[in-house]
Amino acid sequence: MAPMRRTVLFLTALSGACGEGPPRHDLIPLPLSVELARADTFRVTDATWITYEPSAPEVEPVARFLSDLIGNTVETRPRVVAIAGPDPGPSIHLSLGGDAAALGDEGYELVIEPRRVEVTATTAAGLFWGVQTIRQLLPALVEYTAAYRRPLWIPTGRIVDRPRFAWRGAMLDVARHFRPVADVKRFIDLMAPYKLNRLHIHLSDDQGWRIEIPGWPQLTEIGGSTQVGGGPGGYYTTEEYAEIIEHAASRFITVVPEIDLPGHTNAALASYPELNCDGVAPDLYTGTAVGFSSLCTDAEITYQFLDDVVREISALTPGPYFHVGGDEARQTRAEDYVAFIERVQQIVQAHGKRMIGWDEVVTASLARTSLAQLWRPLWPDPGAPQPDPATAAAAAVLQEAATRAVNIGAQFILSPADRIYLDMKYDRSTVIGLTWAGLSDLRRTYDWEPAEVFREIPESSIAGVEATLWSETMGSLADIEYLAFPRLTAVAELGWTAAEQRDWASFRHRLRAHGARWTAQGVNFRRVPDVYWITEPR
Ligand code: TNX
Repeated sequence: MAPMRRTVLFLTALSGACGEGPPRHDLIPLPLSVELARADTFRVTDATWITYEPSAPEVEPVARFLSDLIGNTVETRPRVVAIAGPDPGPSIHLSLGGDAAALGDEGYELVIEPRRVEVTATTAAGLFWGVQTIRQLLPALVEYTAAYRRPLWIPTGRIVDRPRFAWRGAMLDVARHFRPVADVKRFIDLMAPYKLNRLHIHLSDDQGWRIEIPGWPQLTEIGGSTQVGGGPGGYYTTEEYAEIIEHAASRFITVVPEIDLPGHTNAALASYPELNCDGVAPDLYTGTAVGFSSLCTDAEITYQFLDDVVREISALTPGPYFHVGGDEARQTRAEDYVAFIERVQQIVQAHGKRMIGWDEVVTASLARTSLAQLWRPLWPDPGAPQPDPATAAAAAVLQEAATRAVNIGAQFILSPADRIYLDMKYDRSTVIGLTWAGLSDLRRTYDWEPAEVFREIPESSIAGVEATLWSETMGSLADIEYLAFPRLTAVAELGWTAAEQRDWASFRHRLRAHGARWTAQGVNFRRVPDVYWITEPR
């Protein structure tokens, strides 16, 4: 008996090692339900078509996106065909429909059979996210644009998926260090596979004004002429901004423009003396201090200026949001600040947009349609520097005000600085990045629960989560990539995956395979020990 028992044990161990049972996958963010079969696959061949219903032309760009991903040469790009009714050939079929109650606006169902793949969603956005799941199921080779005639397949099975939160964002600060359009487009391309759907662009700050405003040419001529450290700066022309918007839209990402007010405005103040209470333009600023500048909240010209700025940017921006900053307005008295924000809120609404502001704006009377973006760290945390009494008192005031905003029905975007400020260093040895909110390794970024941190804010008032990349220390796209990847994928999973399904151990194992994809794309990601030094099996 003894030898036989040993054999059985041996075989069991072996089959475990070979991985009987469902195949593993590396999907990030983790979908709601995944059933994959081990034995069968759908293989992409020269005969594979990507099809969509002729009655839904808005699906064509999504089909083309997938075709361009699969085929990197004219010969290997699958044909995109509008076809009504069942297609007999081997195809990946994208169609609008499905159970609206189950899938919502951005969910999708993916059914993979040996001869056919079907993606169903109620919107083109849902189909696009379904295509991103197909992308992550394909071998990492799919990301090598130089590889020719790649063997591509996906496991058969069924995935049903939908996001937890509507708002899954990333913020780029192009004010402290300017980034040309090509870099922003590349960043958008790196967000899309993770189903992130909001790109918040911080377009102005003390160090730079980065968008052309008709009638106010000095904003960019003077205000856009430098950056932190004194480099040449830069700005987007109207056409360039439109190019960013269009590229984001092609990835179903809504651009959220921010003009930071009334503080963080030295670049505007340096451009136009009349925006200053004393009529004297300050020098341009290339340092990294905060809280020293303010628009003149008593002067009528300030509101004429803001009306022009909000109108022009709003006209170029299809999304429903306009972010007015509102943070660290230390030169403005509390009552002036409240009156200012309320007036700016009216201007934003008059131009058809919903106002967003950093958490200080909750001290004003917010409209039901406005949103507050909470950035304060989740004090107290033993790992992070503790708040001084003044900061703690300010936090208490904000908590009270937040309750008022909740009662009005305003929504909140959560960006706690000690968790998802990706401009914080990973650890003490990280060369770039800041430390004021503590160090944020991957686990700290991943392992917290949005609905539990602010007692006064119920889950129904949370629009979602947003990571920030303030660029005081980021002088290149490579720097941004290093601080964003992999932590941005943790934020993506926080925003998409149901709370009870999120799991650090599973996440770090899934993340490992993404390194090959980033390597293929030349992404300067950080090889975090949490992922690359895993020793335990999954
Ligand atoms: C605080 S958070 C700021 C920014 C800085 C950032 C650096 C917030 C709304 N304001 O002005 O760039 O910290 O982490």
